[in-house]
Amino acid sequence: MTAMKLNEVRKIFTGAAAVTAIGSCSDISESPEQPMNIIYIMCDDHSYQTISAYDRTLTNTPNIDRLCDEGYRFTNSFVANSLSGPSRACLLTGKHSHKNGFTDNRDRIFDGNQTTFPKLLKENGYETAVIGKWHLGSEPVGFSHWDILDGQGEYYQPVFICNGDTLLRPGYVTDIITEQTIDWLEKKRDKNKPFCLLVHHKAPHRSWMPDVCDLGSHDHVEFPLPENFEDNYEGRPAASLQEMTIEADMNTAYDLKIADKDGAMIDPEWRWTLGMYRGGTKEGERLRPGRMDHEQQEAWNSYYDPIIEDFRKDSLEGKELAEWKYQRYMKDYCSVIKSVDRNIGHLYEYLEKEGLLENTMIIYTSDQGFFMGEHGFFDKRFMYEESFRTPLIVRLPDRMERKRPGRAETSVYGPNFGKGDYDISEMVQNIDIAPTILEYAGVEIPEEIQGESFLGLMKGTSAKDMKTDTGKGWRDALYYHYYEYPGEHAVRRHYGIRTERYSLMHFYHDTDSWELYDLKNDPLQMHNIYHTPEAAIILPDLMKQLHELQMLYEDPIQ
Ligand code: SGN
Ligand code: CA
Repeated sequence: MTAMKLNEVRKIFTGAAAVTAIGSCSDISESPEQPMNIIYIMCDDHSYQTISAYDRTLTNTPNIDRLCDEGYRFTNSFVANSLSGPSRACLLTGKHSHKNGFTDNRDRIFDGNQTTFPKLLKENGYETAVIGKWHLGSEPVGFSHWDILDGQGEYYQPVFICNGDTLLRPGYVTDIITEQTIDWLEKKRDKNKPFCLLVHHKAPHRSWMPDVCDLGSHDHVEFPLPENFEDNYEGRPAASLQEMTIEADMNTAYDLKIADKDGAMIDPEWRWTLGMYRGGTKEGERLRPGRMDHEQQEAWNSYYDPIIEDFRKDSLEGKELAEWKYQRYMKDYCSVIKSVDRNIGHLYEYLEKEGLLENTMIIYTSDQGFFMGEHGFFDKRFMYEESFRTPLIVRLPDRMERKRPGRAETSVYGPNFGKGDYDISEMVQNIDIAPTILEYAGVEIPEEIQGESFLGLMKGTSAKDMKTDTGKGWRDALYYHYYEYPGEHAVRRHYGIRTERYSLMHFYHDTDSWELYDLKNDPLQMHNIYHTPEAAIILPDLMKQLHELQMLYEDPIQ
C-alpha cells in the first residue's frame, strides 16, 4: 500500500552506492554519486511537550530544534498503538499490530521472518544497523550490524548484545549509544554502500535517571501544572480505571529516588529500588544490583540526600504531595532530555564534519508520546492526544540552505500551529515511516505494507494529489488499537478513529464504553460527548469511517 508502486523505481546499484532518480512523484534530484543515507533516531517516551521546537513551556532542546529549523516539523504525527514493542514492530513492518503480531509488551516475540524495511534495504545494497533499545524479544534480522540493549536497558553501566555477544559498557546509556553510533559510522560500516542506521535511545523511559552532569539542571524551574492535572475523569469510565496517576501510582522511592540509605523510607514493596539508586543492597527478592560506580554514586548521593532530607521534614500530603511529585518528575525527566539533546548535538557535529548532512535523511521521533501530568497522568497507552501523538521531525539534505526565519507558532494548541512554512500538518502515523524510507531509497514498497509514504508531502505535493491506497489523496482519518490489558497501568483495550476534528474510541475487555471528543472545542479531552445530542449527528459518519478503516486494515471488529 503506497503513494507510488514504483514501476519507475529509482534504482540502487549495489556496491557502487549510486542512485538514479527516474521521475518519482516526489521528484528528488540528487547527483548519481550521492548515496541516499538514512539516520532514524527514536527516543523512548519522549513527549512533544518537552521538545522546544514543539512547545517552549517546559524545557529547551536546541539541537533537536536545529534539526527542525533545517527540516520539516510534523504537527500531526501519531502512533498506531502507544507502547514500545508494538510501536517498534509497526515501524519495522509498516503494518498495524494485528498484522505484525506484536500487539503488546507481555510475552511477545517479534517474528523476524516478516518483511521489514531494513531487510529490503539490505537486499538492495544498503548497510543497515540498529543501535540501542530493541525490545522485541527476538534477535534483530535484516541488519548488517546490531548492538542492542538487553530488554528495557539500564541508564548506568548498561548491558548490550552486540551481534550476539553480551557486554557491559561503563558509563551513561545515552552517551554510549551515541559513541557506538559514531563508531559504526566512522569505523565499522562499508563506506562504499549507502546506509540506514537506526539509533534507538533508552532515554527518557521510566524511571527517568539523569546523567551525573545533568543532576539539578532544572532545579531553577517551577513547572506549570497542566490545566487538567486534577482531572476527576467524569463521564470517562476507562480513564477512571487506569493506574497511572502521578498522585496515586508514581512511587516516591522508585520513580522519584526518595530512597534513603538506611532504608527507613522505603516502602517494603519497592525495597529493591534501594539497590538501584543507592548501590548494591544484597537483600530483597527483586534486587536490582547497584549499577553506579563510586563517583556516580557520590554525585547521586550529594544531589538526592538533601532532597530526601527535606522530603522527610516536610511530610507533605494530599494535593501538596501530588504537586511536589509532579515537580520532581518534571525535573528528572527534563534532565534526562538534556542529555538526549546534547547527544543529538554530538551526532550532528560528526555528520557535519564528515559531509554526511548533504546526503542523509535524518528522522527524529519517539516510540510514542507521554503524559507530562495532563489528566494527572504519567505513562502513555491511551488514545488521548498526549500519548497518541509522537514528535516527528525530518531533515532532508535539500532543505539545508533554506533556513526559515522562525516558526509561526510553537504551542501545540495555538491557532497557528502547523502553519509554518515547513510544517506538515497532514495526519501521519508510525506505519508510514517504513514506506517513506523505502521510497526515499528507491526501493519498491511491498503491497502488504499498510502505511503510506509521506515523502511527497515534504516535496510539496498537496494532500489531495498524494497517491494512496484509497485513491482519495492523503488520509483524512487514523486508526488506533491498543491491547495490553490486563497489564501494568490497567489501561483497558481500545480501538478508535481520529479525524481532524473528532476522536472516537471504544474501550472493551473488562469494560464496554465509548468516548467521543470534539478536538476543536475540547482539545484537552475533558468532555466525553458520546451520549450527547450533538454526537447523534456526527456519529453515523464517524462509525462508518471507523468500520471502513477496520476493513481497509483488516482488523476484525471487537
Ligand atoms: C515498564 C514501566 C512501565 C511502562 C512499561 C512500558 N514500569 O514496565 O511504567 O509503561 O515499561 O514502557 S517499570 O517499573 O519497569 O519502570 S515501554 O515504553 O517500554 O512500552
Ligand atoms: Ca516507550
